[in-house]
Amino acid sequence: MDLKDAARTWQTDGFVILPAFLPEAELAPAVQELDLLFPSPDGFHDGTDPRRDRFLGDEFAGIDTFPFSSTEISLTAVHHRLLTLAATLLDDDDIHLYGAEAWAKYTGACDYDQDLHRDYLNHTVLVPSTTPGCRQVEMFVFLTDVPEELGPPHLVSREHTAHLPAVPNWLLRPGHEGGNRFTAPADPALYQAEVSGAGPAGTVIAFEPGTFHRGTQLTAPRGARYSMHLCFRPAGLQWGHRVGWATRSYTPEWTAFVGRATPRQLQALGFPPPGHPYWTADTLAGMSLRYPTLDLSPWSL
Ligand SMILES: O=C(O)CCC(=O)C(=O)O
Repeated sequence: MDLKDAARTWQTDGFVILPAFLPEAELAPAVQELDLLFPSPDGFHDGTDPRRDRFLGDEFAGIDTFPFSSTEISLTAVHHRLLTLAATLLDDDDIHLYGAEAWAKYTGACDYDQDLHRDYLNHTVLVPSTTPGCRQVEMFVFLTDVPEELGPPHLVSREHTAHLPAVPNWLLRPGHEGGNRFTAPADPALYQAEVSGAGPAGTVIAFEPGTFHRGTQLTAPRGARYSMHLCFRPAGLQWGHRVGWATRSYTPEWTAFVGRATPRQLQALGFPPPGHPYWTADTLAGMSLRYPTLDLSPWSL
């Protein structure tokens, strides 16, 4: 799909599914380093990987946050094709990565089947907007194949949900009870309107924090799902955030990432672009001390 068509679908439906958007060859370095973060399917299911217990009983326990112990996976979070996709969807060249997670799920580790929900409660201090310039985009990126039996996310088009108020945020499956004003029973038609995001490795599902979607169960025997969850906004959009990168910018993982990233990738993490008044003889000298392996020539005066 051409990116302009992708943007139209994203605007109409609130999501767009791009099968194998990241080519296998470009994904391979990240896939080869998955074992730095997570047990292999055999390591988990045979119980031979001592890290396996972390994943039991809590669907969110399989999340690692940026910067990752694999530099290749960190670089994939700001892969040039993803930055171009985010810039196209948001119609803004200056975009910011405001959240980045890598997530492993294993069949039987816990219950991954979720109720339909929107993500905005922890992506913005406001509510989602479709006004140009005020949108945010989330992406699920599959690092390995995710067929239906490996629990792909399911999404519901805005066609069925645009009329719904901002609250409740969770629309529950039959038999599930809401405990607060953010949860309520769903119209069963919404669950029937779900579209599956199943797809091969490299598939990207771009959606808005206002799009109803949900995680589904892994049922494949000895199955594992490896994916990323990335969040982008226009750099100037102040109300959408999840983390402050500076709180992690002293780690060896961050320094290793910075040493290999391009100026465009670093701009997505908050580095001012070349030519910005921030770059002076003083700041360049400081940066060369802080990041000895970073080639500062793109920012040099
Ligand atoms: O990982 C997935 O497939 C979806 C998860 C999800 O929607 C969530 O945790 O909010």
